[in-house]
Amino acid sequence: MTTAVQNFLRAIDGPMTSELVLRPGDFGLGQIPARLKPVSTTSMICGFCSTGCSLKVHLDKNSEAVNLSPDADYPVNLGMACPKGWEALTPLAATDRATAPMLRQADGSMESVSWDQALSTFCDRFKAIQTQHGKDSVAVLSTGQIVTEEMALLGAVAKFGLGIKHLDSNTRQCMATTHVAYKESFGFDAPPFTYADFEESDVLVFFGANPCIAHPIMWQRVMNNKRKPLIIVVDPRRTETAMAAHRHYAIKPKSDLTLLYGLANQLINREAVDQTFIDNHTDGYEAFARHAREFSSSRVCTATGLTPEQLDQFAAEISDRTKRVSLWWTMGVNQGHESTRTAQAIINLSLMTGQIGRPGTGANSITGQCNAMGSRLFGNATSLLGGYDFGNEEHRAHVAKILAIEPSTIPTEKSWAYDLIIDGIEHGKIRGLWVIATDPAHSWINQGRFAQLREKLDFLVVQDMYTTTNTAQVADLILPAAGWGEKAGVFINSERRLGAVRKVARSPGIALSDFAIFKLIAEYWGVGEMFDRWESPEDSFQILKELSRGQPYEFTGVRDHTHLTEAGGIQWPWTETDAATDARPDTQERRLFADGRFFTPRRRAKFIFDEPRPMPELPDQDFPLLMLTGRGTSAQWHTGSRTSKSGVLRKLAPTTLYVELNPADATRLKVRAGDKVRVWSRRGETFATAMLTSTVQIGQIFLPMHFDTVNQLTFPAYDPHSRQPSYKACAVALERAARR
Ligand SMILES: Nc1nc2c(c(=O)[nH]1)N[C@H]1C(S)=C(S)[C@@H](COP(=O)(O)OP(=O)(O)OC[C@H]3O[C@@H](n4cnc5c(=O)[nH]c(N)nc54)[C@H](O)[C@@H]3O)O[C@H]1N2
Ligand SMILES: Nc1nc2c(c(=O)[nH]1)N[C@H]1C(S)=C(S)[C@@H](COP(=O)(O)OP(=O)(O)OC[C@H]3O[C@@H](n4cnc5c(=O)[nH]c(N)nc54)[C@H](O)[C@@H]3O)O[C@H]1N2
Ligand code: SF4
Ligand SMILES: [Mo]
Repeated sequence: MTTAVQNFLRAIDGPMTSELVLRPGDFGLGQIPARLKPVSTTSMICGFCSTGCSLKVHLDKNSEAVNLSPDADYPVNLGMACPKGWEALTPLAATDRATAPMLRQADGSMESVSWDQALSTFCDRFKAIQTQHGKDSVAVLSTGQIVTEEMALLGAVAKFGLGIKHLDSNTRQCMATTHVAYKESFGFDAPPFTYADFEESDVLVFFGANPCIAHPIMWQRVMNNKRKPLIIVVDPRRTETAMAAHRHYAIKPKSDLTLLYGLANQLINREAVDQTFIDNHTDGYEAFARHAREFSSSRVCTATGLTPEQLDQFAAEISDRTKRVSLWWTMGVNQGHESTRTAQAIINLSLMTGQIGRPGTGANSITGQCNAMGSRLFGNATSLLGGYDFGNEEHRAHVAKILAIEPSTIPTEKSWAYDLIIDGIEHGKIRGLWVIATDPAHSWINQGRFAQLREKLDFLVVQDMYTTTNTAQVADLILPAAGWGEKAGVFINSERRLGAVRKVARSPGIALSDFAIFKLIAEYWGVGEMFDRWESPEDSFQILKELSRGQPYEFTGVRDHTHLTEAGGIQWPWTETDAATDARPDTQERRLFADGRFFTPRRRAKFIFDEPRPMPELPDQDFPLLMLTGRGTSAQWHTGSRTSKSGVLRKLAPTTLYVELNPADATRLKVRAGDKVRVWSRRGETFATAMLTSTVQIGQIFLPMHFDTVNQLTFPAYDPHSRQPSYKACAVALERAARR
């Protein structure tokens, strides 16, 4: 880091914060024009991943951002940030920002139009579709990346105001499994942990998670652990995280469920079970134990590819009851054809050993997007706004009262899930679609089919920061949205911590915050009065507090956005009573279930299990390889709509699609490193550069999901309980296309 930059930071920020940390170099800090003199600093939560790091944004005399540095005083990141965080301001200035509404013309071209024309067209077209084909013929696909107040307002406006029946979001691609698994097992979607658990654990097991890449600052918290922890990774690939771990179990893809039941059986054999905890705090153990008994070592080893010694060692290392054992999972589990039961099999291990509710323990799902947790509570998709039930008349009346609307405006059934909305388009049931802050034409599974469906939509609206996303390019109307840093609101991170973001930059042209767009749509639709109470994100936060009252996630003890910034974020639950009576500071890290009381009616956690099922599309003679997908580098975020706009981040990541291929397969296929190869499945094909590496097993390949052709290959299978797509397993073939 240059001295000038260091001096600059010292002047505005006390001692250098980033010296504590990861040393990402001079990201974004090198080029501060002399005329931009920061005069003040504010802090806000990063808008990429669910870690929820706090960033100090340094402001000029107009209160506009000049630059940023990680916040040393924040309990989450302790002065650290990953490359995306350091570069968070850069994508705001990209040249492809949507600066005005754009409407497709009769000749197919896109023209800038006024907000008045855009909003009138939005209402006219969608109303006409609803009149002709029924209210439920217009649907919404939303996101885990806007602030909670926007999410809640969208859900309310779309469903209660516009009469839209089907609304789902990209959280389905990501956290639906966790949501259902926790809800069934614990009685509520309640990740129990706090990040301190990374530091307080003796044994950490990561199932299908690559935090070195996907949650780098959580991984730094693991590195802060002073207890010399044992780190175990279960992943078919030898990922960056697996390389850094003590043990790596490279199981066959999608054999996790069998492995987990096998481990349960081993724990029973080893008498490592906490019978007191089971008796006092759980239901269904006896039946589960009988089920686990069926998973002999030989059965498990055949299914997973582990040796009996490996299985034995794994079981031994998680069965020591004097140790604190924590189990963590991410998309390697959530994206699978039997993902809900797999997540619950992880939960079962924690329950049967009583490893929950204490420091360094827990069955802990790591969340994906910055506000996936907000969307799980306030998305208004499967659950009624605020974690209520659409089918329950009392719940509808309660929510209606808080929102000051007619209960009859609230639908009595939950929405269709994402895949059913897509089916609905195919069958002509859904004719209008409004897409907000997600890019289904890149990220949805089996994307070739999605492309064909465009023709079936009478009107497609995309509300995004950029005009160039794959979905925006085929839209009829683009609504230009302000992004992170250009608006205020609250995110909820993986450990249930509410944190505030604020406006530190002007949105370009006449782009508006999503909040403002939703308000305007309600006005133009003629239902504006219903949402008078939602004056600003700050006011709306008070509505969310009311919705939270009496719920497991209650946060009525949080005053407002300012309180969140002052306190360094606050984890739910934090009730008015806690705030008034609790001697602990609001900022203290808190975990759930310390009292062993869960959220089911009997206040007991449930053991839930099922028979494992084979993977829907197995490799065969024609398609002999199994394709895995996931995150490529810490510098790339999903479709790259934001991260590809930073020169620094572009330098840190490959710019074209590559495929990780085992050298043994490469030899067989006569492929050399750097060759262009064709990869194809029954559904589509793509071309990629061969990267030979034994991090993938023989017979498997890995493609990063950041490139838009990858989902042309994926197989559309879903978990039956969560309807989350199984993105990480399909059969493909590969051949050399051209020599390097
Ligand atoms: N840099 C960066 N960080 C991100 C994101 C990003 O795009 N870029 N996205 C964020 C989001 S929304 C999410 S959801 C998270 C995702 O975070 P992660 O889930 O950690 O990331 P992935 O790479 O999708 O998947 C994790 C691992 O699952 C493994 N896997 C595949 N199949 C199986 C299987 O059958 N069993 C097991 N045990 N493992 C399997 C893959 O090999 C992969 O290494 O990351 C968040 N953080
Ligand atoms: N093959 C494969 N596919 C996958 C996955 C995988 O592992 N493998 N992972 C899945 C997962 S876990 C996820 S989460 C999805 C992610 O997939 P997407 O949601 O499609 O990806 P993003 O790039 O995050 O898209 C977010 C969009 O919102 C826009 N945006 C950002 N902020 C704002 C805002 O404040 N307002 C508005 N209006 N727009 C904004 C961005 O410009 C961007 O276009 O991909 C899924 N797809
Ligand atoms: S780890 Fe996540 S929240 Fe933290 S700086 Fe990186 S992207 Fe932002
Ligand atoms: Mo995700």
